Amino acid sequence: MNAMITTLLFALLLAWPDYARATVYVSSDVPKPIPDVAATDSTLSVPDLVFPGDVNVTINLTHTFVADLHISLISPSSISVDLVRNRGGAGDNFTNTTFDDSAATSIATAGAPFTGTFRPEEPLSGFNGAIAQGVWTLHVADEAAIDVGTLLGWSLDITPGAAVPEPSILALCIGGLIAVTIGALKRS
Ligand SMILES: [Ca+2]
Ligand SMILES: [Ca+2]
Repeated sequence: MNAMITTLLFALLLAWPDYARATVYVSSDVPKPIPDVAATDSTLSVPDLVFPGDVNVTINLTHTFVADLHISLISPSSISVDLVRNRGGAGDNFTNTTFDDSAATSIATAGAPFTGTFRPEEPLSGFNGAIAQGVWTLHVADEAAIDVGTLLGWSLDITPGAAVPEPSILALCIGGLIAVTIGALKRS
């Protein structure tokens, strides 16, 4: 009987969907040119049914005057969060730049190539709780003439929030546990 309870508990754990486990999704439609005074969109598909508790985003791009750039991240439900608005002056590039609400430094006070982890212009917590499954867009707007660049790649790091297991599996597991427990009690 103990073996059955153990098996059911194990099944329940397996049914629990990725609670607090971060998954990284990587862009595949890159590299993309960042032309002068134009917008560049790169999209990335999240296949998982997940409701974020935390979203971080990492970008890599070359550009010869980063203050031209206004970069935002747009979720499948059209929530838009500004990552950086025209920072870094005449500096070059974003190199392994991670935007994370819990970073110590704001992107607003950092300098190109912005290597490291920074708080974005607007909190990424704006994405929390809304469905993350679907197409995400990194929107890179070059807003001043002369300098151009290339979007090399970007990735999303999504940690699920308070997830709930599949109701049918959960009901099955709990029902099974109750049945087994009642059976054990009757025999004792
Ligand atoms: Ca974060
Ligand atoms: Ca430009």
